Amino acid sequence: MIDRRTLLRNSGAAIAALGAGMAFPSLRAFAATAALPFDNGERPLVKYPQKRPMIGLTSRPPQLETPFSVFNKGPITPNDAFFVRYHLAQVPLDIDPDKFTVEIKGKVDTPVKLSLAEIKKMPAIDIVAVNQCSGNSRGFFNPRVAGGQLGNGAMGNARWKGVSLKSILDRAGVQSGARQVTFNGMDGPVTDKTPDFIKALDIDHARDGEVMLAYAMNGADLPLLNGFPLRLVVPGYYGTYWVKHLNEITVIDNVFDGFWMKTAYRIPDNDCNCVEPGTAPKATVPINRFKVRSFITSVADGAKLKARARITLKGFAFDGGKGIKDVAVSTDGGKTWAQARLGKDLGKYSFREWRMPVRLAAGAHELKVRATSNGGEAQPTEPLWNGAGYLRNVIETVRVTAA
Ligand SMILES: Nc1nc2c(c(=O)[nH]1)N[C@H]1C(S)=C(S)[C@@H](COP(=O)(O)O)O[C@H]1N2
Ligand SMILES: [Mo]
Repeated sequence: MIDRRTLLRNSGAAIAALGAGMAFPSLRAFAATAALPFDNGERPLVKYPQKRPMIGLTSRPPQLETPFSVFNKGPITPNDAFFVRYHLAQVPLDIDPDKFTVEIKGKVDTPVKLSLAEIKKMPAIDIVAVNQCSGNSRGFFNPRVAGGQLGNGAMGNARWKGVSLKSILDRAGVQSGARQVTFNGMDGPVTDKTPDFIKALDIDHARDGEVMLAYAMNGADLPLLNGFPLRLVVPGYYGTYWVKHLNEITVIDNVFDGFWMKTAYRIPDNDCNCVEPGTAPKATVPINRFKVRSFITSVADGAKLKARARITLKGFAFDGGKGIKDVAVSTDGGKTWAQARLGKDLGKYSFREWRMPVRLAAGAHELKVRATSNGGEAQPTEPLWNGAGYLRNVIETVRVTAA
C-alpha cells in the first residue's frame, strides 16, 4: 500500500505538472475519449491522482465528470469515480494533515483553531447525501447557455463522516446578533482580480445539526480533489456550498455580500425558478435545495434490446431532503405510467434506487422516468430554463429499440 503522504506528494506533483501546462504523466495511457450527447460533447478521458479515468472538462482548475455507467453499479458513488469541480486554479497541493487547522472566528465568544486530530475526537455523525453541481446537465440546455457544458455526471452520492457544524459553533460560542456563517477553503485565485471562493449559510441552517465538517467519505479519507482533509457537507443543497479544504469559518452579523453569493450562483426568484428562454429574471435568490430528479441507469440512449424478453429497468431518484415518495416509469413516451419498486432507503438525502421489470414489443420505445418527493414536488415534462444553466430536472427520456 502507498502511504498517504507519498500519495499526496505524488498527487501534488502530478497536478502541479498539469498546472504548468505539462502533459499529465498517465494522460497518454488514456487516449480514450467520451462523447456527451450534445453539440461539442467530445471529452477526453483523463486520469488524475486517486481517480479512475474520468470525463475531463477543464484541467486548470481540474473539473472531472463521472462516467454515467458508474451510477448503474449501486447507489453509492465510489471515491475514485466521484466528480470534481473547482473554480480557482490555485488548488492546494501540499496539505499536511498533521499541521492542518480550521479556524472559527467572527461573532463568537472564543475564537478557536482546531486541528484535524481535535475534530476527530469530537462526537462523529454520518450521513448519506448527494452532492450535485448546480450546473449538472447544463450541456442539455436549449437555448444553450455559457458555462461548463456538463452531461449528467456532476453528481454523486456518498456516506460522509465528520462532526456537525453545530457542535463546532457551540464550542466557539455564537454571539447574539449572528446572522450568517461564511466558509473559505485553502484554494485561491491565481490573480487577485478573481474573488476568493467563499460561501455563506444562514445561522439557523448552519446550526441545524446536519450541516457537517466531513473528514471521511465512504469510509476513507476524502480524496485530495474532493476536499482533503476537511470539507463542508450541506445535505440537500447544491454542491456550491460544500466548501472543500475548509480552513476558515466566520460568524457574521450581516448578510454576506461576496461575489459567489451576491452575484454568482443565483436563481430566478419565482415559483419555478425559471424564465422565458433568453430573458433575465426580475429578482434572484441564492441557489439552495436540489430539485427532484430521477434517472434510468441500466440502459443507455440508443440501446438495442431484445424484444419480448423480460428486462429489469433500473435507476435512482433523489431530491432536496424530503425523500422520494414514488417513481413512475413509462415505456410509451409518457402516455402511460407504472409504479417502480423502490430500493433500500439510505436516508432522505441519498440516491434512492428503483427498478421495474418490462417487456418491450419489437420497435422503437421512449422510456421515461418521473419521481415525486415526499413533499409532493414532481419533475416537469418540459425543461425549465434559466440563464446560468442551473437546476435541470426535466423528466429524462431514453430512446431504445427492441428487436
Ligand atoms: N474550496 C472549494 N470548494 C468548493 C468549490 C471550489 O471551487 N473551491 N466548488 C464548489 C462546487 S461549485 C461544487 S459543485 C462542489 C463539488 O464538489 P466535488 O469537487 O467534491 O465533487 O465543490 C464546491 N466546493
Ligand atoms: Mo458546482
